[in-house]
Amino acid sequence: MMQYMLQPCFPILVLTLLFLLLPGYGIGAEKNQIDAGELRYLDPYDFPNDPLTTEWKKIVAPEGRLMFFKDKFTGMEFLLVKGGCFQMGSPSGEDGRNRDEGPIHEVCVDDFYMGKYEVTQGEWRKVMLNTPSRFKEGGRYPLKNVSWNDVQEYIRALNELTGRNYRLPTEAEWEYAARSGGKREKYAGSNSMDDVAWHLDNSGWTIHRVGTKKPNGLGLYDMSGNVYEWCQDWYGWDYYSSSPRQNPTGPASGKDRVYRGGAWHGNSWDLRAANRFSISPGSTGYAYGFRLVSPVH
Ligand SMILES: [Ca+2]
Ligand SMILES: [Ca+2]
Repeated sequence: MMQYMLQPCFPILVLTLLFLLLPGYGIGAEKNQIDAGELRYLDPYDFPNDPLTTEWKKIVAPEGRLMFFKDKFTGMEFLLVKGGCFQMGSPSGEDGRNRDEGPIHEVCVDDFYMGKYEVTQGEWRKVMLNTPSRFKEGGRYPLKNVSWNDVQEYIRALNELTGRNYRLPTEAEWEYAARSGGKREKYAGSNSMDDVAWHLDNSGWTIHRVGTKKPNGLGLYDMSGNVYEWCQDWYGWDYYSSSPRQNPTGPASGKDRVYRGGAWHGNSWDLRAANRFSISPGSTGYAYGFRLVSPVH
């Protein structure tokens, strides 16, 4: 035996055997690579009956929903936002508050998936054949200069390509997600704007690559600052006085659409998570971008 162990090839043989038997490598690797501590790039729509997906659901999302998926066509990443109820709007003493942020009222939203980042120039290019030359900063920079109508065209094309139902967030979904699941946060993920946002005093007067500031409590980046984010809703300045409690979708009609979050040229008032902006759906400007949501069902 000793003689055999002294053979130079023995350690290599043992290591190879060990490697093959290790969970996640070699024998049976395809079906056993589940690590509860690691987020995986699985797509619930593409693998409805896949045992890996089923296993993953059991471990990280016992209620049966994936916490995370990556759109195969664009590479866009989505995180599960667990629904819940929150106090929408801002308290009357908040610095820079506008009247349309009140009254504070309870709103409840269902679960949804939300884009981890603002939609990027690269993700726009993958879907739209005609990419305006103004998108020149680079693939990981957020879109800018898109009107609400432009965004609808993008969504139509993307849904056709992927067979999904991507859309813009409602204003309520946006604020609930921005405030880390409806917490009383002034900015998305912090009460200090510098932690989480590119704004007037730190942006150098330009957009920045997505995800280069800290994320909020749900893992979403740049919901305050960088580029503005279009929402689905029509704008109603007094909508909060009559808003339904469950999944409000804004007034039935209107003149302007809502956008949120402030942008790279915004000040501490602009970037507040409760702040509401509105402009006509055909308008755009150098700081108008968006992020998408995807329904859970
Ligand atoms: Ca933003
Ligand atoms: Ca406002």
